[in-house]
Parts: sequence; structure tokens; C-alpha cells
Amino acid sequence: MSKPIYVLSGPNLNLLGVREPEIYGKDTLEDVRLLCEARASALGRTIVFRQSNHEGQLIDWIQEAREHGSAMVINPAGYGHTSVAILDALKAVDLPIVECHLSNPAARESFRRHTYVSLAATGVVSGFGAASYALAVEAAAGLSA
Ligand code: CA2
Repeated sequence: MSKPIYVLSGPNLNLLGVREPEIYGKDTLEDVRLLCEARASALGRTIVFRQSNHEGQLIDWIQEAREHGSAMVINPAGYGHTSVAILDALKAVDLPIVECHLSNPAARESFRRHTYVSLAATGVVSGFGAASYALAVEAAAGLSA
């Protein structure tokens, strides 16, 4: 049995489906979790699915994934654009890392065009709403055993 794929989500994503559905879609984070579980299970894999509004908590989970995960999907949300600390944590992870966004940040405000996380990511999936997560899980599964 392979180690789980860690699927981490950053600040405010607990509000998914509740506000701004025109940008982030109508699915809730629980819907996203179920989608990821289903895609992982179809591929014979398991996931650890977590969300936090706190930078340090996300860093603790990234460090946990180093030891207990086979790959990582991360939607850093706003922290992607600001957090050198999350980048440093990711750089210490010797696993495939798939950065994931519900929206397409490149098509939005200019400050969203740069993410620190991309410097550590193996690849990025953006712009497909909740399906971005499922596609990212699939990519992560394909990159790890
Ligand atoms: O498109 C994405 O997934 C983002 O990572 C979402 C972040 C944003 O800062 C990034 O530029 C792109 C924002 C997450 C906020 O999530 C909300 C969800 C529902 C309602 C309000 C906020």
C-alpha cells in the first residue's frame, strides 16, 4: 500500500461554495474532498485532505507530508502570492508537488500572476474549479508510487 497523497488547502477555502461562486464555483470544500477521494480511489490511492487558515499549520502539514506522504497537492490560496515560509517548507520536500488553483490566477489581477509555490512545484493545475483538484490528484498519483 503506497503512502497517501496529501491534499492541502490554504486560507479562506473553507468558504468555498458559500461566497464568490462566480469565481470559485458552487462546490463546497466537502464536495472537493469527495471528488479527490473518488479520483484517488479509482487510481488505487488514498489521500489526506486538510485545510487551514493558518500559515504555520500549513507548514507543519507540509513537514508531515515529507515523512508520511507519497506526493502533495497544494492550493496555497492567498499565501501562494506572499509566503516565502511556505516556499521554504516545500523546498525541503523531496516529493512531487502539484500546485492547484480553482480559478486561473494568470487571468486575474496582476498580483496573482506570481506565486512563490510555483518555484517548488513540479507542475500547476489552474482554472477548472473543483475539477482542478481532481486533475491535480491524478497528476500527483502519476508522478508517485
Ligand atoms: O483560484 C484559487 O484556487 C486561488 O488559490 C484562491 C485564492 C486566491 O487568493 C488565489 O489567487 C487563487 C483565494 C481563496 C479564497 O477562497 C474563497 C472561497 C470562497 C469564497 C471566498 C474566498
